[in-house]
Amino acid sequence: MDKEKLFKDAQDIIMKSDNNGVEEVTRRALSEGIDPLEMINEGFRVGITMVGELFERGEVFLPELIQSAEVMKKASGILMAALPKGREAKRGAVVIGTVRGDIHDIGKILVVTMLQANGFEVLDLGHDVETAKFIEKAQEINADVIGTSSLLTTTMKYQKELEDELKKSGMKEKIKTIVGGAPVTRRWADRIGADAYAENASEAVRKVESLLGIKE
Ligand code: B12
Repeated sequence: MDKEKLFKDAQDIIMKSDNNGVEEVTRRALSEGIDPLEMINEGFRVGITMVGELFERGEVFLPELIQSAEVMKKASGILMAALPKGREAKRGAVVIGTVRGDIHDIGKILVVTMLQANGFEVLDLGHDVETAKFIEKAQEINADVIGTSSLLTTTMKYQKELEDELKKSGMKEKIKTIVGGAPVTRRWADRIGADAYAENASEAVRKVESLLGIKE
């Protein structure tokens, strides 16, 4: 099995937004026993990051970026569906969404899937979610954690808004928060008073476990 070749094929498929090739390469990865998350991270995610860089340099345009993102979504959908079924025990409830003004959701969906696969109850509010809605839904389901995703430097401020609103309403003590998204850093999390930051979906699971004091 040539893992590197598969990862390279995955990158090319995203670069060329090859909607037909995506099924073939994901099935090939699964039949060769590659870990679905590794295939996303080392293959497809690298491809979409490359397209993002070309977009930034003005070498590809929004319609192409959208097409690549569609292919990326299809790939992660197929791969994440192949993850082992979640644990039976409910280990905690998480409300999650992409903040107001931001429609990026590929990474957030990966985080949702990984949390579910690890036995957490997850309420995914989708994208472009108002701060008040995170709080309302968290109260409704008695959530332990609120997770927010932000992919734009201009929308990160809503992660701070959530912290401020939780403090104002006296809920900060009861509900933990975790933040993520490409421009988000540990430093930003500390600055706004979020309880945790994770760089990727597997780290998000470990951080939520540690927020809830869960030890294996
Ligand atoms: C795909 C993409 C799109 C797609 C989104 C499709 C979708 N349904 O998500 C489309 C084409 C729609 C899009 C639109 C736009 N985009 Co865009 N997009 C990207 C791109 C190329 C990749 C993002 C992605 O999916 N990465 C792959 C996933 C797997 O990684 P991820 O999102 O980082 O998620 C991981 C971690 O961050 C973390 N994580 C994510 N969320 C969370 C949440 C929690 C709680 C935790 C713990 C962890 C966590 O775990 C994830 C899994 O490992 C990025 C470039 C980049 N490098 O980020 C630009 C980028 C984010 N976009 C950008 C821009 C400018 C835009 C537009 C404004 C373009 C325009 N002119 O209209 C619009 C914004 C519209 C809006 N209001 O939101 C800029 C942002 C620049 C900035 N300074 O803010 C970037 C950086 C591109 C660039 N270099 O210029 N985009």
